[in-house]
Amino acid sequence: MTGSFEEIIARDQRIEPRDEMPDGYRATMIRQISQHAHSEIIGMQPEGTWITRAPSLRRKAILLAKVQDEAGHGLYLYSAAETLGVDREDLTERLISGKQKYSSIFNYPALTFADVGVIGWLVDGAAICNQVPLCRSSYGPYARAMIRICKEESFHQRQGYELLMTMMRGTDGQRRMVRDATDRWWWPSLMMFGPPDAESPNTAQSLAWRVKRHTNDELRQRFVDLAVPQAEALGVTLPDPVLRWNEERGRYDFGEVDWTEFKQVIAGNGPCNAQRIAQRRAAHEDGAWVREAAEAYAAKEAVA
Ligand code: FAQ
Repeated sequence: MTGSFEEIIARDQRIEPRDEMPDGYRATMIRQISQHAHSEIIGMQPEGTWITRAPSLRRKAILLAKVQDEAGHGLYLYSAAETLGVDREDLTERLISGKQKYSSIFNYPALTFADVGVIGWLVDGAAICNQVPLCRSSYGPYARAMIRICKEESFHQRQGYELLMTMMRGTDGQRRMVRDATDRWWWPSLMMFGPPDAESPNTAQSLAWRVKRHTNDELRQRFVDLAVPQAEALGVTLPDPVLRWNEERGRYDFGEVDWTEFKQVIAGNGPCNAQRIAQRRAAHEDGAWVREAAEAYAAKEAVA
């Protein structure tokens, strides 16, 4: 791409790995892409616990495919981060030592099989709302990774909604499970969009660099507007007494997120933070022999 960084951004074209870029832009992209990659990898855990307990072969196959896609998303994203000059091993170290964040949402437990459906409906639904605009993010490798990721997230969202529809047509016990899971995941899903705009230190600069296309509050509102009719079609009530259609705004009004809880979760004190990191660390240590074998093989190939 020809032109200076500012010219490329002003023309709404993509910055590529070899282009000149301000240090702050590089640091922002490394932060966002690696936090996003970590989220995909840690995000395999809540639903992953249900693979061996899925109620049918069909549900097991769907869930396996979904969790495998999440591993793939993590890998594309680590590769996109590596184009900025960081090392994946180093990023993993920053995750398991607690130096880098991952999405708050994955620090909540998946207590019943209905949680698998609600994670697909609300968590993947929120992820899509947040990530579709990132397909036009200014950093080329990130924007391109997002296109494929969003296609797969759409399948994830639909499988969750279809699972919930099936459960809602089932027994009273199944309907109770769906309602209970919806109650537990609704507010944490709204937290996925990040702090309110007035308390978001990165948004202004990220909008100027066209890393982000919308503010956190804009996307949160968009998600609420999409989710409410879906909840109605499903036959569940969202756990917000203030939620109502605002004729004047042409949008739903909704209650205040518990930002104290959000801050606690991102500070490492959510219900499952310690467990998630411990499991990731153990998986990384258990995989040491695979990395060593791959390195030994690559060294042998290089000599041959
Ligand atoms: N959790 O100034 P802002 C998925 C941090 S989807 C934890 O507003 P920014 C798919 C933020 O990083 C989930 N930390 O920051 C899936 C910043 O940290 P700093 C992942 C949060 O970047 C579904 C600080 O707070 N999606 O994995 C959260 O402008 C189902 C200040 O915030 C992405 O990562 C949070 N919720 O906006 C997988 C999308 N919110 O500066 C499995 C890409 C904020 O201290 C199953 N990322 N923080 O390092 C983004 O769009 C943005 O980074 C935001 C935050 C919107 C998340």
